[in-house]
Amino acid sequence: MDGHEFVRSVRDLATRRGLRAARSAWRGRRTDARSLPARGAERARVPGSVAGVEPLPGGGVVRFARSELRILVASGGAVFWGWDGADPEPSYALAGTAPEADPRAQLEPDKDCGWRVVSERVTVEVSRHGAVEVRTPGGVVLRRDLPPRWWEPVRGGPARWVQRTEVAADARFFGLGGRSAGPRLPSGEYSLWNTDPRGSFGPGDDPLSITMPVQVVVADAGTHLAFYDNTWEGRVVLREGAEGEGSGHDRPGTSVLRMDGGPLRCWVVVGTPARVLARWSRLTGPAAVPPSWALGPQHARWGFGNQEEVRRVVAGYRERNLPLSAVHLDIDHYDGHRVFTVDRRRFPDLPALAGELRDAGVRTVSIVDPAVKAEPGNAVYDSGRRAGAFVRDARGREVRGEVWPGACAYPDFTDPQVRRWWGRWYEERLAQGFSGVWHDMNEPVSFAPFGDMTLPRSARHALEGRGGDHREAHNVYGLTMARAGYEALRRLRPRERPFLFTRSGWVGMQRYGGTWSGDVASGWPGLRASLALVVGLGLCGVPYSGPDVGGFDAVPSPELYLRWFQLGAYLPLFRTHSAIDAGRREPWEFGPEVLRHARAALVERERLRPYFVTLAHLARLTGAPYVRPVWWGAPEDRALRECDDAFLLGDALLVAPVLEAGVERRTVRLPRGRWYDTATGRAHHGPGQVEVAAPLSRVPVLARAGSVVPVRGADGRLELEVWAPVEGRKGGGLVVPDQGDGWARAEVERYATRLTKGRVVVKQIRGDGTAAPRRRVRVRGLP
Ligand code: NBV
Repeated sequence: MDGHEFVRSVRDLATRRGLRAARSAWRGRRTDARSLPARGAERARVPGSVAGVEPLPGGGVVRFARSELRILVASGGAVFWGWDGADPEPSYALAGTAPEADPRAQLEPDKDCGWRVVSERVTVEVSRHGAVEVRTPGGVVLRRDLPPRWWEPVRGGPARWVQRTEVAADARFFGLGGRSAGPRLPSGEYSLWNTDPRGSFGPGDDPLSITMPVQVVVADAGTHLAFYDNTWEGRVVLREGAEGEGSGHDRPGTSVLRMDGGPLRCWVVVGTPARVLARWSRLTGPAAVPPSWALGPQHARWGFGNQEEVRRVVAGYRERNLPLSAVHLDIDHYDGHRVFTVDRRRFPDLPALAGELRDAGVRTVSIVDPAVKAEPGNAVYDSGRRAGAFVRDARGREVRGEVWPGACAYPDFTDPQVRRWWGRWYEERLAQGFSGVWHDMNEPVSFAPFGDMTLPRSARHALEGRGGDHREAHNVYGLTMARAGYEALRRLRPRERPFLFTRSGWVGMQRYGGTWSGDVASGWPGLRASLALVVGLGLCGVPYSGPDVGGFDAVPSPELYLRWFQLGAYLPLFRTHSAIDAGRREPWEFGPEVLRHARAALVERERLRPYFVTLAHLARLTGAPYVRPVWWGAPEDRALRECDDAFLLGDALLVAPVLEAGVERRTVRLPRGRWYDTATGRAHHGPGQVEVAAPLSRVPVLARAGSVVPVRGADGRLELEVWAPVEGRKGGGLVVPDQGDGWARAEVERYATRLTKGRVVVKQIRGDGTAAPRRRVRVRGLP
């Protein structure tokens, strides 16, 4: 087939698919119209006045005229409250059991007939009309949730509700899952409904594939995280506050959350950013640690024509002496786009290819789409049908959607038995030689030229046996699919840590793996959006992610490609990828100069691999994401809260990527302390803004004085790169050596550094004492 023929056949298919998609969308609408009648008349309700209390461990129940509020302060300081009898469980977000009540936290009467619970780390005050305030132990209000309001359909059905919240005038909002704006979320409306943004996205496009009702709020008075544990569709309107200059009248920041159903319950965690994320990860589960090869450079492509092409691309890296850790195969290696199949004409011997690449140090990763071609004779479909695995409508018929292979059925991953059935298919992927999986299209997507590209809202789901419909299950579809995949890989390869990343997900997804940007647009704005997304997800507890380097949907200019590559080299998932018609992403495709600089970025990434391994383990152990906003250690620094063009990589490094064309110098806002430009060794001092060189050959990276960065030395061994501390100040750092890709316990090495009489002294802390480090130390930053 020549090029023209190919384009024609794609177009032809596109229109046929377009017609089928339109038909499937109409069908979905009709089904919903039949099964989800209009809400009709509604009755509004507010809690009313306080009527009594019942003390319970960690707090108790406060009864109001028309509702009741359960308050629980858990040991460790996390606060839970739930209206109308909502408990912490069941929850898709929590990892196992909810934390225990703090035995010392007790409900006691407060001023104006209200009630309060005082604990060591936080005070919760409930007004007599049902406003809930979270205060610091010093009494400063961090968050005030006003009395909620419900609307109940007179004919019965789920109640909608609204929760209005006030925060300090100086507070800034972060989080809400993976957003294209930010990291500081600008005032505006954000949707809570996981959505494929149709083709590509840039800053401001909302929502994307991972939405979460999680806000991280940073204010002078302190940092807190609030999580409304509810998977239904919703919207949140954020409005930053303003300080009344001179007048003394501040306008508070507000968040107005509207949900279409489901419980009104909330967790609040307060403390320093590090403490907040530590408690958050205890609540929602520790992040899976990827195998260390998944911390190396990876290359993907939609449109590898055949296995020879894969071989050629990998050989291209090898011939140019460019490191490569993994290559990702997209839907085009499937037979007719059917999941868990291989096109044997174009990929006649995948296991042999995978084995050969693996011998050369390159793993293969497979895309896995959830939709199964609904066609008798398709083994996956037949077995799923026998297992009763597919989502059905209210009348009991399998729901059909339109995706790459044509008419498809959708596994109901909210059913534990379906997760097990689905998981067995991963054996086929492992037999093909794949070492990891890349879950796509799991918002889930059903093509539609209008309306929502997903399943009808009336589609039925098991919801772990409780039963419900897609309105409740939609946002956890990707999460539960990730659970199915992760648990399967653990069963099938018990001695290896799974590598899984998923486009869609929800709170708690880090337990199963990471994510990536999805189809970020190939332009400078897309580059910026991809950084916002990674930082925001990290603050929601999902530490492993990264963008499609080069952007997904178009050919980037050489300069844009390079700047994207340089950013990607400092993000957890470092992967080039592109759409089938968006050109290539190999570093040598953009001319010799780009190749030279891309090579430098690759080499630096490999040198920093031990640091990435350390950060991966620390993310699991402490909840701190690898990539942190620059205010992480200094949330009181207001200027840092506004910064959207730099980030901290662990404790030690501050990375200032170039996000604009034609820039060879840039300003960097530094947190307090001394920072060394790692390229020139020059020292800068924060807090404040400095200007640094950002030539095409590199992006500015600054190292914190006193820090310890584990790096790979020339002989391949782990070395400690120590940045000279400031005289009289202590420094240090943690190192977790690579224990391989199994489950060996992470051993954390602790180092302390100081500068005495012009000499840098490094000690390893062992038990109660210290000793000379057993690793080679290289000191940097001394004059
Ligand atoms: O499988 C094809 C693509 C994939 O390359 C991309 O990374 C995903 O985000 N996939 C979306 C489906 C097609 C999108 C237009």
